[in-house]
Formats: sequence, C-alpha cells, structure tokens
Amino acid sequence: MHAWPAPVVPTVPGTPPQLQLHDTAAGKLVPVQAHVRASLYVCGITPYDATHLGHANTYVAFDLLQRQWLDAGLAVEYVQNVTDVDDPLLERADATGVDWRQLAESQVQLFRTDMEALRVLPPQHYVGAVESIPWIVDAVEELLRRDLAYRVPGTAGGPDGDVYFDTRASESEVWRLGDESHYPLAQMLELSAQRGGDPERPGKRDPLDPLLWRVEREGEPAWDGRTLGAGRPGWHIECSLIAAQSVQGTLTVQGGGSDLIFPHHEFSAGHTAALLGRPLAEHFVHTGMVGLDGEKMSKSLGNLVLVSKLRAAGVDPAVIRTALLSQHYRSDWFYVDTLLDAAAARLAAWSARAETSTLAEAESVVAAVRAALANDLDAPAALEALDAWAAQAPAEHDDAAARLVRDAADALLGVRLP
Ligand code: 5CA
Ligand code: ZN
Repeated sequence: MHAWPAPVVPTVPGTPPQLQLHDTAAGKLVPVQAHVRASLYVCGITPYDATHLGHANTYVAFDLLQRQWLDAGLAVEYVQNVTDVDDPLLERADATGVDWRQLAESQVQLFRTDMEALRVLPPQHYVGAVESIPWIVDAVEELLRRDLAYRVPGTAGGPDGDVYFDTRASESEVWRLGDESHYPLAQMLELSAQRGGDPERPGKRDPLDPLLWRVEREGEPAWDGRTLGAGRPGWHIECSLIAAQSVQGTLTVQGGGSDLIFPHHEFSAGHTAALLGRPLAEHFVHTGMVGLDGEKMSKSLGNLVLVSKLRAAGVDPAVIRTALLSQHYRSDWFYVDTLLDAAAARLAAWSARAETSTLAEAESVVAAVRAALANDLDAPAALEALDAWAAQAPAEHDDAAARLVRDAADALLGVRLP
C-alpha cells in the first residue's frame, strides 16, 4: 500500500537530551538506546469510521517520537499496518451494504488525508494484512510443523481446522505470557474475550491461545491457505509478520493505544519469539485512550469526533494537533471543544511572539521544548514552555530568532506557526 506525502522536517541547530520513554513491559521510564538508526512499528487502523481523535492522538504521539529521533540525527524506519480484513470491518460492511474492500479503501484514503493534514510523518512501509497473507500462511505452517500451533475441530456447526497458537509450548527464555502486559490471568481472560479472542471455545489447549488461521466460512472472504485450507489470518500474527517482513531484527519500539497491551502486543511478541527466536521489540510504548462524554471513543460505541469533520467545519489542522499535544500521550482524557479554542489562542500567541523574541530567548525556549520531549514525550510541558516564552515582554524583531522557533515548532512538535 502507499502511505501519504511526507511533510518537510527542518533541521534545528543543537541536539536533544537522551530520550526516556515509559516502557509498558518494564513498567517504568527507561532510556531508549538507539545509535545511527531506530525502528518503529505502530499498529494501524482497522479501516471503518476513521480517523477519530483517539486514532489521531495515537499517531501524533508516535510522530513526536519519530521527530525526537530525527532531531537526534538517527535514521528512522517506520512501519504501520492496516487491518484491512477483520470481523468488525466485515460486520460494518454487511450492516451498511457496502463491499468490504470499498469500505476499507475509502477509509484508508480518508485516514491518509487526515494524517497529511496533521503533518504526521508517513511510514516507509505501509502494509495491509491482505497483502501479507502468503507470508502469514508460511509462518502458520511452520508453527504447525514445530507443534507450536494446532488445529481445532469445528464447533456449533462451524468447519474443522481453525489453527491456534500454543501459548504454553511457545514460552521460552525469549518470551513468556505476561512479560509485556504483566496482567493477572483473570484480567487476561476478560480482555481476551472483549478484544477478539475466544477463551470459551472448546478444543483449545489453553483458553488464551489466540487464533492464527480461520478457515473459510460461507459468506466471508477467504484466501488460499495451501495446507491450511482457504481462510484468513488471525490478528496478532498479522502484525508480527508485517513487522518481521518490513524491518530486519528487533524493533526499537512497538507502539499503539493502551487497548492493544493485551492480548494484541503480548501475542504479537509471542508469535515473533516462536518464529524467529528473538523479541519483537526492545520497548513497548502505549498511548492513553481518548474519550467523549465519559466513554472511550470507539467505532463500536459510535461516540466519535472525526478529524475530517473538524477539518470540514473549518478547524485548522494545526489547531487540532496542538489540542492533542496539550494532553500527555499516556493519559486517558476526554475531548471537549474548548481544547480547540485554547489551542488556537496558543498558536496565535506563539506566532506573534516569534516576531518579537531575542535569539537568546529563542534558544532557551527551544532547549526547554527539547528537554520536555526527551522526558517521555511531555508535549504539555513543551507547550507550557512556549507559553512562558510568549508571555515575556516583546523585544526587537530578530530574523534568526523567528526562524529558530518556527523551525523548532515544526520539526519537534509538527506544528507550523501561522
Ligand atoms: N488495527 C488494529 C491494530 S493492529 C486497531 O486497533 N485498529 S483501530 O482502528 O481500532 O485503532 C487504531 C489505533 O488507534 C490503535 O493503535 C489503537 O490502539 C488506537 N486507538 C483506538 N481507539 C483509541 C482511542 N479512543 N484513544 C486513543 N487511541 C485509540
Ligand atoms: Zn497491530
């Protein structure tokens, strides 16, 4: 798949401090050691009802990470998937009478235009689940050969042959269930049932074992699975394989929203460890959930604020981005319209101040922005540093100062001052 056009990222004189990120597996802030290059995988959309502010918040957060790495002079390899065949997508297509492929394509296109408007840097590898099926089939066949996967008989009139991952047999020095999420078993069972798993299904070796290959059902799309029979892939194996195909070696960061901590990232890591004998990622980083009116914003609840709707209503994408940055990426928060008003006022104040800042003041605020971002991407603190700078008494216009602040806001925060 193609991604979207890349914005230009200015270079800013100076270097950022050592980056610290909160790693879900470590359960604390850790220094991210990357030299010369860094790689990032962020779980992409399931393309129906994109792009809501929760999605946008997640991709903007990882965009800050990429911009930190670029500022440190690293080459960044970025991968993002599209879950372009999945139960919720098929259900939505059915319910609306739209062909599922058309629904997916139109939503991916809308997502691209939203990401471009928000100045989110595109991945170099933008990969659909459907286009990865041949590799997934290879991987599932290999797991079956090595007895790390097994076939389950049909239940409730369903066909035989769905393939599951044998969690317990796959545990090793490299990967153990719970390494990433650290959730207790009862919580794992509950989340598995809520998030696409089927802990109640008879015939499984362990209730948590996730699906690798679903054999064809009538009325569902299916692909050639060779010895597996026609069918379609399970969810976690898609991201595991897309990461392995796109980037050599362990990822520096595997990212997504906190709703992916379990089971998705736990088992994506389990599949990679079983297939390749190495960790999926050095660090697992998760964004908080954005909600509306007291509930998580989600396609299934339908309580969405869409980036495209805000844009159509005339809201400047820089204002949307600044509103997102005003909340820390790891916190859960609720969207209210007044966040946009506050963001617009800030942008105007920073823009005016850029024309009346001394070079020394500009250098000092850029250092403060870098320090805030290096500390677990603390964008709210970076924005407050800009507010404090903007509140100082105006000085004579200085071209170099104006350019420095404008370039830094663009390069580090992805915000072009008006
Ligand atoms: N296709 C899968 C990942 S492989 C998926 O979760 N798709 S999604 O469309 O539901 O979400 C896309 C990304 O946005 C994921 O990283 C998800 O964790 C994140 N996300 C979804 N809802 C929210 C929300 N309300 N707030 C913040 N992030 C969210
Ligand atoms: Zn994923």
